[in-house]
Amino acid sequence: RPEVLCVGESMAVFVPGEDGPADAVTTWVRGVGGAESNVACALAGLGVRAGWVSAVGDDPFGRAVVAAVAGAGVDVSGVAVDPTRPTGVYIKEASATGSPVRYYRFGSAASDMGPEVLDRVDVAAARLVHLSGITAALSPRCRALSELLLDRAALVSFDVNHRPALWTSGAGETLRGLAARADIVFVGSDEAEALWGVSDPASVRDVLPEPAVLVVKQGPIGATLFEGGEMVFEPALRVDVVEPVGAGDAFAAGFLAATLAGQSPRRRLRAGHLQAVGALRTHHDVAIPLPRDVVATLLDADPQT
Ligand code: KDG
Repeated sequence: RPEVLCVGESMAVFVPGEDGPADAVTTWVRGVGGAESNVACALAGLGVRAGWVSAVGDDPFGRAVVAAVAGAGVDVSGVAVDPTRPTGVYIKEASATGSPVRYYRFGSAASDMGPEVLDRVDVAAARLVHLSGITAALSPRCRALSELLLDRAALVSFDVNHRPALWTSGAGETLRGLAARADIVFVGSDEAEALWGVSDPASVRDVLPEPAVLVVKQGPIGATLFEGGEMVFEPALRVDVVEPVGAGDAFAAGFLAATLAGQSPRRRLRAGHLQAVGALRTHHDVAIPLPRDVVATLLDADPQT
């Protein structure tokens, strides 16, 4: 039985298979992406029993997404097949500095998930349920599901994951309200700036005082953890970025796995950074983690002064 349940939509992801303007590209390479399944895959890679809860269409993309997530060692028994709706798709014009995305997911199978998901998944049995702000943006039913999970789960981690393309209005208020009800919250300082007009970690904490654990991610600078009245900063690792999408999910997985293992604040943040490297170094959304012995060595290595 999974210790961690990750709930949310995943899609077929297409990246250009040749150089040049996207309008002229005719070869597209299909991958798999979805914030919560990215986290589940990274958790499974770290030896955590992870499950992914979602819905897909009865179509080739849905089968490919489920096969890829299951292939990473994730329990997919909580994924429903909805024969009346398609699996979502998105395209990503990958670059090191940012990757514009276009979604084709309106009316998808996962966007129709609602409170009935709790009838088929034993949420109370999980140690932790992981959610993101993407789900609340998909439909009113998905938002109701997010709220119910925040009520029912023993422990909830919530990645704010602001995706401007999915929101017309109210993102700041809605995402703050959901995050305030979670136990562990991840937010990027750039997201906090866009949503709430604050970016330095202490000011973000002022906006979100409720969660017992708040992690403010400051991109290549590092991440700051607020917990039990303490504030701990851990610098990020310097890497040549291939493409950043998925780094936040890998970070969350590293941090959560170390948290479940009862590690120190500094090690939990370092574990997050080390997993993020595996996503920053690939065009894929799902990280290709560093070898375990490298992670173990770097977990305690001190930066050179
Ligand atoms: O965090 C990465 C995700 O954003 C990506 O894998 C796709 O879930 C996705 C989304 O909604 O953008």
